[in-house]
Amino acid sequence: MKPQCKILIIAGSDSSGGAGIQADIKTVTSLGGYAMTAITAVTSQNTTGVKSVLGIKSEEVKKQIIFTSKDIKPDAIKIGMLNSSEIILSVTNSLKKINIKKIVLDPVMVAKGGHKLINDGAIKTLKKNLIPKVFLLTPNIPEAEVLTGYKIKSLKDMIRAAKILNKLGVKNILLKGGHRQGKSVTDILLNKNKLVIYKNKKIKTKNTHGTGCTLSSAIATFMACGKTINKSCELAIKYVNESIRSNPNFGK
Ligand code: PXL
Repeated sequence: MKPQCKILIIAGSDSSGGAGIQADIKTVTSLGGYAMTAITAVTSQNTTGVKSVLGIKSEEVKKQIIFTSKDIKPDAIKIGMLNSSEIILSVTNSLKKINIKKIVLDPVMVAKGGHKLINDGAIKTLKKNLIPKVFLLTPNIPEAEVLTGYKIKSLKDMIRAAKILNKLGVKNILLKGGHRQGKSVTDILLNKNKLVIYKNKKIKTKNTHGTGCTLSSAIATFMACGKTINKSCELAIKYVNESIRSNPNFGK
């Protein structure tokens, strides 16, 4: 079937295929979208951890974004791993040139096994330059803690953090609650002072590598195909839950 909508993915490669650009392409494709890519980094990893990270030159990242988009105009953009200030600035400047409104940023910081995927100095650049330019930010709790400087334990803390992130200049925040203890997972979407709460049963498994990438790509795909942000988040959360349930349990 001919894809109904086009999504540009700006993210890093995960050689193990579970997260990063590989998870993004699989998600966009399985939801009926057409995936284009701008690769920002190449990681060598397997399910036991990350061996190495190689950043792509910022000029190459810029060329991938601009040259590709000038020919096939994306309906939405998903941004994942950006590991240096230089790459963040290059992406920010490239986005100015292609003028796409529906941009979803997953502020990737640490891989599941604990390996850092962004340099310290780059977090400041992310907050100051890129976050104010995106439509939706999708941090998990550890990422929201780094971005706000506050510990998040309760639902109340999550709402406070989302409001602080709002003040950085991003209108919509989907703060994912999967890192909190308990039998359920509560995610919150804050947009224009309206709060939507998504509550789902927590699925007991270790196999959650790549869920953040999958979620943000699914949201970008639904929005690219014309769904509202609220509907896109609802459908994407369902999609990720189904993906976790049917995980293949590959590797160690
Ligand atoms: O899940 C975050 C993530 C994003 N992008 C790349 C990754 C990972 C986690 O390992 O490798 C390339």
